[in-house]
Amino acid sequence: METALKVNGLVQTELNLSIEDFQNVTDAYQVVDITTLMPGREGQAITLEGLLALCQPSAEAQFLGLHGTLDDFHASIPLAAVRERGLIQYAKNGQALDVKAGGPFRFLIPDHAACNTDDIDECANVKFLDHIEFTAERGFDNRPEDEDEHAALHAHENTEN
Ligand SMILES: Nc1nc2c(c(=O)[nH]1)N[C@H]1C(S)=C(S)[C@@H](COP(=O)(O)O)O[C@H]1N2
Ligand SMILES: [Mo]
Repeated sequence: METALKVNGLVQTELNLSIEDFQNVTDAYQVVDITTLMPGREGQAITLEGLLALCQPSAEAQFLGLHGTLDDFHASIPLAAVRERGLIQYAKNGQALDVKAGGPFRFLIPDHAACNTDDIDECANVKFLDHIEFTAERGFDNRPEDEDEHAALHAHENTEN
């Protein structure tokens, strides 16, 4: 499995970030303890602002495509709605984020809405994140659309674990 995060689309600089690259991101963009922003969650992250500083999306980039290839899960969300609070988790207890914990990378949104109630919902906390794509229009999104789809997805998750 890919252990780098590919970042492309409407950006000035395409990226392929390893865990070391995440660790080396300047302190201003580091979240050393995610619990402080999302009670109950542990680990280390960089802010989406930090990623934006590295890849420099163009003004046309309005949507953020979050891709989890491992289980073919994808979300496309308005960049403006998450640019000041989105996080990309890359470690837990200082170690690379295990696939069992949704690694190697995971998108996280503090103060997300409940599942299926809003664009910026809990479902957009994409696990197994291996690709972030900046687009002008909304892209592919297969988040569950209602409670039934949601229940089916979680039943599937449970049989895999
Ligand atoms: N790759 C991937 N990410 C995913 C999902 C998934 O099935 N695959 N489920 C989503 C949904 S619907 C929810 S509600 C949250 C659940 O996160 P948790 O397991 O940390 O509670 O993960 C989201 N991220
Ligand atoms: Mo969800």
